[in-house]
Parts: sequence; C-alpha cells; structure tokens
Amino acid sequence: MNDAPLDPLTALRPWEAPEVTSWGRLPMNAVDRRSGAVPLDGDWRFQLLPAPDAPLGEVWSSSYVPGVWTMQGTPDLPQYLNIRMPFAEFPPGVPAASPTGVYERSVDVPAEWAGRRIVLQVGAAESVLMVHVDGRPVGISKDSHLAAEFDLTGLVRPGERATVRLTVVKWSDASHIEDQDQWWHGGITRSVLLYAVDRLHLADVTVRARRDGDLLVECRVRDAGGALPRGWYVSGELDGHLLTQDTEFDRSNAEDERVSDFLGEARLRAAVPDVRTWNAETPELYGLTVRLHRADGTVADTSRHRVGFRDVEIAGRDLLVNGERVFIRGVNRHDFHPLTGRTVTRDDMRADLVLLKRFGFNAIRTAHYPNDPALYDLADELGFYVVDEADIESHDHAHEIADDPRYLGAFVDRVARMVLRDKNHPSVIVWSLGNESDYGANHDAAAGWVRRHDPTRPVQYEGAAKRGWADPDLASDIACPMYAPLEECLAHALSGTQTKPLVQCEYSHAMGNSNGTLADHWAAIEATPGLQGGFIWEFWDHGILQRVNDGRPAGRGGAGLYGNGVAAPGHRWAYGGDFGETDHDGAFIADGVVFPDRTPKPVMFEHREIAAPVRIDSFRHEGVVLSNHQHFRGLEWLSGEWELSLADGDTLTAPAELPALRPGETAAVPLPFVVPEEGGEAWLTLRVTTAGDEPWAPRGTVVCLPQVRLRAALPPAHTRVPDGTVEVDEDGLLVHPLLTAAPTLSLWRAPTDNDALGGMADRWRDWGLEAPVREVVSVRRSPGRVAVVSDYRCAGGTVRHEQVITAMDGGLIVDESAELPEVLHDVARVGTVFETVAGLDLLEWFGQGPWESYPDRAAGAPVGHHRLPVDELFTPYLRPQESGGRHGVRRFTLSAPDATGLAVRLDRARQVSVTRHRAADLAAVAHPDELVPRAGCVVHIDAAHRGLGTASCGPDTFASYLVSAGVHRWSWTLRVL
Ligand code: IPT
Repeated sequence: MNDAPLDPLTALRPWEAPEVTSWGRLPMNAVDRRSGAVPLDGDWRFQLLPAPDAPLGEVWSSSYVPGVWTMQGTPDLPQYLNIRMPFAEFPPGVPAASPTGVYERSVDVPAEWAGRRIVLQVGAAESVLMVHVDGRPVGISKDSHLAAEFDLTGLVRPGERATVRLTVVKWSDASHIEDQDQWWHGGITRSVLLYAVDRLHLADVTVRARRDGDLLVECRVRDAGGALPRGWYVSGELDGHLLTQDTEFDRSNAEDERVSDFLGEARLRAAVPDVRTWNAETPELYGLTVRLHRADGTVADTSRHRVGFRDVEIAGRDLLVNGERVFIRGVNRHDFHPLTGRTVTRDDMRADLVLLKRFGFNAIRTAHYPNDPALYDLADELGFYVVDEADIESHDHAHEIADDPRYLGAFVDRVARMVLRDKNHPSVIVWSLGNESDYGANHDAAAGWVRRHDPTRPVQYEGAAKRGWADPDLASDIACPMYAPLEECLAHALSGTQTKPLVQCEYSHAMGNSNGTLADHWAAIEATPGLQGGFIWEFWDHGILQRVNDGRPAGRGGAGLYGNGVAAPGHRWAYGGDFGETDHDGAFIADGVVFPDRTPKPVMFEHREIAAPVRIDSFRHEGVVLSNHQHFRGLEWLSGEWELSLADGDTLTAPAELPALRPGETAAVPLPFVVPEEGGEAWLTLRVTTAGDEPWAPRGTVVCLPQVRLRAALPPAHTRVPDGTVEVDEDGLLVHPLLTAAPTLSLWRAPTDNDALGGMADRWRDWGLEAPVREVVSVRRSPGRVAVVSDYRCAGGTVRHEQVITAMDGGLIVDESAELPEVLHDVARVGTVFETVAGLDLLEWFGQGPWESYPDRAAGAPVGHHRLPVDELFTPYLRPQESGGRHGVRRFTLSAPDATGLAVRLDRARQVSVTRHRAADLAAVAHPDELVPRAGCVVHIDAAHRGLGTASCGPDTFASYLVSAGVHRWSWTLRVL
C-alpha cells in the first residue's frame, strides 16, 4: 500500500459527481492554437489501475497518445453495447472497479516562452480527466469529445522540464450521458499539445458572414495579468483586403469608452462586394486573419479562420441555405477507425469525406458528439452541411436524467462548449442537443443558451421533436424523427398542419445487406414539399480488426486495410461479443454504408444514383430530356458519354454534349444513336464524370449513370417442340454434365440482419422453409420432355412444385411453377437453385449491375452487359447473410477460361445470384472467415425475391416487394457453351 496523502483531485471523487463538470478548465473558444504548439503525442509512461483511488504501482509500461488503452494490449478490452449501460449502478453511480489509465511524460518547456501564458490542451479523454503537473493538481474535465485546456503558466518554468500526468477514469457519472451506441473504450483519443500565447491575447473570435457579403468579426480580448493595457486594437485581413476596427464598437480599448478593465471587445466589419457564397456544392472560402495589436502597433496575437459567406434560415416548413430549399442527403458519422478504435487522423477524415462526396452525400450529422475538430475544417473545404451534435446520450436512463438538476450543468456545458468551439464553421448549419436522452428541462436550458448565443442557426433535438412534429417546443426547430415510416412523413407533409422542416436525423439503417426502399424514399422526398431528406444510419461498420489466433485487437500496427472489405488473412472484423464480453449487442455495431476498411458497400452505388446531379427525365422520339438536379451549380463541371446497350448485341458509345442548364432547368438533346433494328431490348446510359479535377475527385471520376430504356424486350416465342433428350434420375431430378446439384425449389435465404431482427427469420424457421422435405408426386416422361410434380413439405404447409423440362434448340427449357398455401404469405424467395461443377469462374450477364442489387435496392445498378469473376460477386457483410444478388438479370453465362460452360436465359428480368455458398452455409457462421467456399457455383434464379427493407431498426420493405402466397411461374433455358 502506498501511504502518500490523498491527492485533492482524487479526494473530490469527481467520477461520481455530475455537478462537477470541470475544475480549472479554461473556457472554450474558436481560436485555433494547433500551429506553433509543442505536440505531446507519442509514447507516454502508462499504468492501468483497477480503480481511480487505487495506489499507483511501481511498474510503468507505455501507451501511445492519442489512443485508447483498450486497443493497446491491456487486459481491458473493447465492449460493444447499444442502449444498456455496461454496469448496473443507477446514475450518477459507477462500479468501484473502474479501469483508470495513468499517463505520464516529461515535457521540455521552451525557454523562449518566458513571460508568456502557457496552456496545456488535451484533445479528448474518456471519460474523466484529471491533470497534474510536477505532482501538483491542475484540473479536472469531463466530456469525452471536446478538448480541455488548462493554464500552466504559474506551474511550469520556461527552459525547464516538467512532468505532466493525465489520469483518465473510464466509468463516471458522465458515462451515463455518454451512452452512445458504440464500443466502450478508455483513453486519450485526440492529440495533446502545449502552446504559449502573449499575456495580451485573443480569448475568442466569432465570425458571422452572410450571403450578401456582410462580414462581422467579434473579438474578445484578455490579458493574463488581469487588467487590460491601454491602447490595444485589432485589425483583420480578408484575402489580402484590410479590415479595420469598427470604431462604433471598440469597448474597453480606449480610455474614455472603457467598460471593463478585464474584458476587451472589438469588432471588425466589412461589406464584401460580389461575394462568392458558400454552399455544399461550391464551398467558397475566404481566408481571414485577425490580429491583436498593442498600443505601439506590434502584434500580440493572431488568429486565422476560413470564412464562408452563407445564410441558414427556416421559412415556414423549409430549411433554407442561401434562400434555397436544399435537399439533405446525409449520413451519420462517428469518429471510428478499425485499428485505433476512435482516434482518426486528418487524412482518415479527408478519405471519409472524399468518399461521401463521390457517392452523392452532402450532409453529416456528427453522431452523437462533436467530432474531431479537423472534420469541420474539411467539411467547410469539401462542402458538407453539418448537424453538429453535443456529447449527450443517456439512452439507458434517459427519463431520469433529462430532468435531474444534478446533470443540468453538464447538459448546458456540453452544448455551450460545442457551440463555442464550432460557431465559425460555415458547414455547421444546425446545432443538435444530443441523442436519445428523452426530453426534459435540462434540454430546454441548453437550448436557451444556444438561442441567445447563436441566433444564426436552428436548433434540433429528436427527443423533443418526437413529442409532436408540429408542436412548438424550445428544443427543436426541425422535425427530425428517426426511422419514421415513409407514409407517416408523407401524411404529415400533406396534412396541412406541418410547421417545421422534416429532416430525419436517422433513417435507412445500413446493417448488413440493407437499405431497401431508399429510392422510393427519395422519389417521395423530391416530389413532396415539406420533406427535405435525412441522414442514413450510418457511415461505418464499426468492425475492429482482430487477430483470430489470440483474439486481440490488431491495434495501430495492424495490416491489411483498404482492400475489398475483407479483413487481412488471420484477422476478422470483430463485433459485439468477439472480445469475450458476455454483455453485448452483437453485430448491431456493423450498420454502416462502408466496411471497416472504408470499402463502399453496394448501397453506396444506389445512393450515388439517387443523388445524381443530372438525370434523364424521359425519352421521346425527338430526343432525351435532361435535367439539372443541383441547387447551385450548372453542368459545366461534368462531362458525359452515351452508351447504348443492346440485350442481344453490343454496347455502343458516343461522346455526349451536356447542355448548359442552371439548377432546376431541363432541356432535350438529340438521341446520339440510330438504334439498330436488331438487338432486342435497348438501354441508353449517360455516363457522367467529372470534367476536371474536383477537390474530392480527379477528372474522369464517375458521378452518376442515369439511364432510360429505349426499347422493351419482345416476349420469348417458345414453341416447345422437343428436339432432344432429357435425363432425370429416379427422383425426377435433372442429370446434366455441368450440374452437381439438380435444379430444385428454393423458398429461403440466409437471413439478412433485417430478416433476423425484424422477426421474419424466426417465422421462416417456424415454417421450416430452410429445409422442406421434397416428395415426388409424379414423373411423366414423353419424348424430349419430362414433367415432374413434387411436394415440398414443411411445418408451415406443403408447396406444390411442377417442373417441365423440354429438350430444344440444343438445350433445355425449364418451365416451373410453385403454389404456396395461404399461410406462407411472406417468404424470402420462390425460385430455382442448382450447383455447377468447379471451374466455371466467370459470370457474364445482361441485366442490372455490376453491383449487388435487390428488388427494393436496384436504382443504382444500370442495365447492361456486365462480367465479374464469381469470387467477386459475393459481398462479405460482417455477419454472413444473403448477399451477392443481382436484380433484373435477363440472361447469363458461367464459363471456364477456355470459354466452355453454361448459358442461361430467363423468361424475363429476374433476381439471380451466383456464389460459392449455399444459403445454409451462410446462415451457419458468424464471420466471413469461417466460410469454406465451395469449388463450384451455387446458382439461384428467383421467380420472386423479397425486398430487403430496413427492419433491423426501422420500417420493413413495402408490401409491393413482398413474396406472397399463391402460384408463382417462371421459366428459363439452359444451354452448354
Ligand atoms: C438509434 C440511435 O440513435 C443510434 O445511435 C443507433 O443506435 C441506431 O438507432 C441503430 O443502429 S436509437 C434506436 C433505438 C432507434
């Protein structure tokens, strides 16, 4: 035991005192001190204690800062829980055992800092930070996602070495309001630095820049010595143009007008002529430098900002940016990385945003806490509308905490500090008071603070808005529901009672193979005044790269990222339960539109098309009608190429001349091809790419692929005159040299996460659809033809299946029907499954592609000729499930390198999948690395396939995408190549 006197910070037990939001922590401000600072990132001496009041040991290891210890080889591993707290204590209580990291390092304080004010900045620490310097207590802070600053001026000596100790306590009263749906970690997640400023310094700078060119810069000035010296003034420079102090408002800098000896306020004003306004499409920024001068004109302090001139307002039920009702094509984004857990670099964030831009997103909700500061710089620069969300989620104890006055300070503090930090970013258009915390007086207090401090932006809070979308309340200017059914949104917009813009803060849950009906949502949003968009849940699949042999996180040095969504050999993407946690929420953490290595999932291509800036409205004989669907930009940044795909022919291309269209305009352009008489079904695609380099995409990057059908397919004219032989075995199963399993009826798919969490999978299992017992009723043979009737018996009933196989044209025609009894009113699929010999490794098809698509997620895959190796057709969702499907397939071939193989032609466009896995193989495992690929192909041809929906969290697919009971008929031909 260590008998040292109890440290005063520890003695306060701040980890179970919600009233203590901080002690010794400096006010938040928007002056960026990163440049010129001494970075303290790197390896720190480290000890992990079992509790915050446990004595320090003798032995130090090391830990990398910024980083979480849960990913750096300690016994305390990541744990994933969504709503439930990881411990039973009621707020503000915490368990006595609470992993506590003690970080220590020496710091050489530069000698030239003598006489200056010296500040320590800890970028973020979760969940309680206690700071000591040379053994003396400095301060405390909470809020795991905002920086904390401490004044070290009197505590360190320039030119000497100091020891900084950061003690980070994992569980605290604050954990109860940081109960976001993500991994629990512990550590220091953002950079630590030390900087110095003049004693006379800019305490804060607030920039307001309007779309009419009006610029207002408000500066707060302080002197560390106390009273301000006389005669100071500020000046500014906007892209080289000097701004001078507004003499109407130079309080406290001139002797006669001094209102306070301690707080200086000064204002710069300018009217910028012909201003280039900021919006997410053309994010024009101006460089602003603010200088604080001493009376003799020398510069005491400088602050640099990037200014975007723009207005945000709500007019009636419209959210307007620069007067335009912009669509919010958003996504929810966490700070996440598969190797570090939470720590992200500027390059990581840039890669996130670049990818989002390339796939048509224009908005981010910083779910559910202020993201890394660099994210906002990048959003300003690349063009995103940001809903900036405070670090408040009390999901498990929401009702108790929302009105608990002990948490009042924390609510206001977290919201206010976020606003003070981010107020100068043009990208931030809305403040959010947090997530999933019920609604109480603590929210109204926070909303009141924001409204007084920043009247230039709306406030939103889902917990308030859900009481009634049109209700007046202090905490939400926007009706921002989560996962509201489309019909409810439509009914509200059409009701005549709508009072606020309707922008869903979360919708279209991207867990596993999901995001069905996204295109239907957008068709409704674009057609319905009052609906303005929403934020898909969410950007990342939060799979942590884990070594399979020892179950540890791979950590910072982990290999194998940025590939094709698959974890490196010997690794897997861990989700809840994979670190041995008994309490966890499984794969619910894998619900993003990108894999953990940022590989886009198929839904991204769907989204890109839904967000297309230029579209083909229609085709008439006189030409193709194009329209510009942007809010601010013309088409000059795009170039195009026409493609004409003939089902029974080739793909022809021709250069496209895009018309000069302003936003909202349409124009007809002549059809670039004479469509050949032959060739069957014909599709015209406009391949739209960037004409030059964009900050987020090099020239030639695909932006969208709008399409129109020029000619429909002729119905197949089979005469059914047999001209060969059909061989079936005694069970009436087809015998064919290229098939290892004969075509049989399939009614089931490996449950998607939506199927599982939406209850469909259980129902299908109760019905026994997974493995019905096939009983042959009759086999009738006639020359060149066999007709087989069989019953597929399962607990849910009997499905009568008929298969008539006719030898014709050197191949086989298979006509099938299945009759589902009424009770089987919603099944996964009705269709054929067969398996091929090994070696047929290339799929070529005419239909939708090349990306995976399903009946209710098929807007982003253009119809055309596609080819992919069979191994690339499968999508490696983190929990294996139905995947790899292609919608709208008319015909396909499966071939070996020597061009031998089989060809299939379908009676009409249908859902097809070709993978190495049976549905039962997929359903039997928990991670893709456990799958053993079969040598041949498992081929499904579906007469009907159920839509995907989003029922893992939100509405199921629409009735029109369900597979119903009754008779289904389909036919296909099989030929040997
Ligand atoms: C909603 C949460 O806000 C989000 O953090 C995430 O958990 C999402 O759902 C599902 O993945 S809360 C849900 C109970 C509606």
